[in-house]
Amino acid sequence: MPSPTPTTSRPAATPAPTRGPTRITSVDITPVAFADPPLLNTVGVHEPFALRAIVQVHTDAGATGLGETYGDAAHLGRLRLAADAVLGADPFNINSLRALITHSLDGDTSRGGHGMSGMVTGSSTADRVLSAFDVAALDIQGRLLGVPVSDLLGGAVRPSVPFSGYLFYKWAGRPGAPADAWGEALDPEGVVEQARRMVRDYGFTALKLKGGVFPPDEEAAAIEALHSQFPRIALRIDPNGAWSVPTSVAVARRLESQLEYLEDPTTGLEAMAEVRRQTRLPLATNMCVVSFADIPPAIAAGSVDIVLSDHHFWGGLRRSQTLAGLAETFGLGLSMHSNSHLGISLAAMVHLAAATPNLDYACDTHWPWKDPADDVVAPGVLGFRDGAVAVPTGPGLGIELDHDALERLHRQYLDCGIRERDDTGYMRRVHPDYELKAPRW
Ligand code: GKR
Ligand code: MG
Repeated sequence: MPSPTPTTSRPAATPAPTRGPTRITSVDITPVAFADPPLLNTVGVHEPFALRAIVQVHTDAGATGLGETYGDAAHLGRLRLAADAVLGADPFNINSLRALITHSLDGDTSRGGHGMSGMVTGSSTADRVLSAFDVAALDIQGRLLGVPVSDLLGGAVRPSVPFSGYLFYKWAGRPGAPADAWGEALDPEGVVEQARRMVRDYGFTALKLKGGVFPPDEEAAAIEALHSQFPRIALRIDPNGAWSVPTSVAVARRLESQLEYLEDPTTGLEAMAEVRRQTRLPLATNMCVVSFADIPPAIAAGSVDIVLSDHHFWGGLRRSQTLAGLAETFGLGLSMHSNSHLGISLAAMVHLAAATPNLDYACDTHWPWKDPADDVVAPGVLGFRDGAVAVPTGPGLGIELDHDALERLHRQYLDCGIRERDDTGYMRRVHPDYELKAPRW
């Protein structure tokens, strides 16, 4: 039998390289402050200004990437260590950025700086620091390649991202000052009024009430009032772990037919699992599953049905996609957490959510609580329509830094004197007898 004629396959043409090596040349970290209303939660009340840090990563390729993260003093110190460590690194190699940043924090002994006023402390320090650099690196990559960050994350599966309106109990205004534009919300009527305005102005189709402030019966009554006023809107309540297991079970049973999910009714994986065994209501968390190490015990105990991802503490957009994959694998739902933030974070959240097929719920956002003039992002790209934000289509995050606004918000930071979010301390300045309790009820 004749031996088969050997065939020679033609070597595939090697595409010409489209970019040369890119190096990080410098990093600017600018703490900023923006006005925040007196919003109540289970650890106190929001101070007059919320803090953020704006990270600008400059490269020798002419592109600068943007990131946004917490502005607490200890976190700023860690960001500076990381900034030194990434000089000369390739912004296309996020694995190497992660290794450099993790290593830069080896000797760090500072404490605090979680940006959550004590409500969430178990997240990974390295992931919290990495996050802003990961977002900035993806912004650089997108700018240099001429594609939006959502493309770099696998492609948008939705043209816009739905958000939930974030309702808070609140004082009418700062102590001694006249009422602000939102006015008081200290009972079900006030909460419904607030919701009416949010739904009218933003078109939200989901609403979340920050609880843990008043006795659970009163907060359950507020949810019932919301349900009767907005029967088609998906509702959630989040007391940030302020309830005991029996209280959580009683509220869950009372609200079973009115809530989409119940968020962190109680504290810790075991207590959450105990509540879960006694209610049909799905339980969500941004407190007891806040790092990859929390996932195996949460799955084993059956503590939660839904994880609220948050790229600010899950290590950025790429690691949040890993979380999404784990959620899919283990049959967990996925939603998105937020606390006070500016436009760079909103843009990053929108790109991530757009490129996460199994993001099953409207994402949280504090956005309506911010004065629209108080932002570091140039206006025109980010906006709400029917409760959703369209995915920016420009290269990278698709937004531009407003340098004058950055300078103004930095001046606000210097002048406001706040260096660490401290909702409890501020509450005690107004009500010296205020006590921190967990569980509160
Ligand atoms: O801003 O008061 C607040 C919130 O309570 C925030 O700090 C929480 O992290 O909104 C967050 C949550 O869902 O737990
Ligand atoms: Mg929460």
